Amino acid sequence: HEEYQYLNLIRRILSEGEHRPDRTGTGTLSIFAPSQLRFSLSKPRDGDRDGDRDRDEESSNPNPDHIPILPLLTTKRVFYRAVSTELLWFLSGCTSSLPLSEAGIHIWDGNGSRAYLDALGFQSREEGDLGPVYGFQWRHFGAEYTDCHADYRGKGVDQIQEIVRKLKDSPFDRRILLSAWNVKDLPTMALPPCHVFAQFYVSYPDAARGVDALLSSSSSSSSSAEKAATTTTAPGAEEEEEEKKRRKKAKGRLSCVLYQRSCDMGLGVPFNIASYALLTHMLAHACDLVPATLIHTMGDAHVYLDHVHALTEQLRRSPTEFPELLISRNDRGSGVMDGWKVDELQVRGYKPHGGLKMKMSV
Ligand code: DHF
Ligand code: TMP
Repeated sequence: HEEYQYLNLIRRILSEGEHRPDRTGTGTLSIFAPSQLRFSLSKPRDGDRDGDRDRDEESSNPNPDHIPILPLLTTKRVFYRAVSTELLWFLSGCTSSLPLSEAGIHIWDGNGSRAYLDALGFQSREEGDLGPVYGFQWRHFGAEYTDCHADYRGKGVDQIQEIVRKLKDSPFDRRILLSAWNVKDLPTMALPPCHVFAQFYVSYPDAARGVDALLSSSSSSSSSAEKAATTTTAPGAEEEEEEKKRRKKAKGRLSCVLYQRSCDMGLGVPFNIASYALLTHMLAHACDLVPATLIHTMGDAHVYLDHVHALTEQLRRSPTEFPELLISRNDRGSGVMDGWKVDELQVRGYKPHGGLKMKMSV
């Protein structure tokens, strides 16, 4: 189970992590740049589930060969509605924590409180205004930030729209990046971005691989195995098979690598994994691609000392299967990343262990 990558990293930090003081005064055990975690974002559907396939094609899930998977940790209950609401909040460009707390999601309250902003020297800023954080950088990179209420439409670089454009028009592009690390804006942010940087990559499962494949691709266009397969297929089903192959061939697979400079393993990281998986799923939907892999690269990976007890409890648990993601929108391939609703991003079959309380260090 892929979740063991997370659990084993926690185990390693607990046994080998360096004891370090930290900004918040809590203290951590930390290791630097551990091996990347990799999560599959879809799994192949079983071959002969035609009923299933027909139903899905009629509904809004037009990837009949793949089931979308969300790596939402199962060894504790992760507050999924907070993950999806926060991601849509980023995408809306909003930088105030108030709309989230009004929706019952308090994950940004600590860094947006009057006391916290005052301590940073932001007395003139209204409560909840986090400064030019994720949403602003994603949608308006380079614009001049005044406050969370100003109208930034058309200002700065819309990185999300640029990503969509490249995924659709130039999928082999090596510059499909999302950066929240705006060095000039750092001093006015309530919290410098933790998930700093992501790159997207489209691969094609049927592409030639390796020099040997390149050299032989001209000589043998169809292997003997392929010929054998077509001769044993019942007449009539042949065209259907061809069509299925074409469809598979045409669809690119979308992967994402995330760089996170600072990783609160107990609290933030389960959210961050799910959030970037969800973003990759949304982009795949908008650009008609198949979601493939999320690769999570970490800088300072730490366990806060007051999380050790809860995480030790979590390590005793065995993961259950990751849930499926259901996207209920009928605009696949439209390129639209705005105006999504939380109800359109539901998980199915999530059977986690019970929640575990961990305090957020501020
Ligand atoms: N500061 C610190 N020290 N660690 C963080 O992970 C962090 N994350 C931030 C802002 N500042 C941070 C934004 N993301 C929770 C989850 C993510 C998050 C902030 C907080 C959190 O408290 N999660 C709880 C559930 C919260 C609830 O039920 O309201 C959890 O148990 O997952
Ligand atoms: P720092 O700015 O001193 O590194 O503190 C940020 C803390 O918040 C650190 O423990 C990492 C954690 N964090 C996450 O792990 N994920 C997140 O998404 C955010 C916003 C913060």
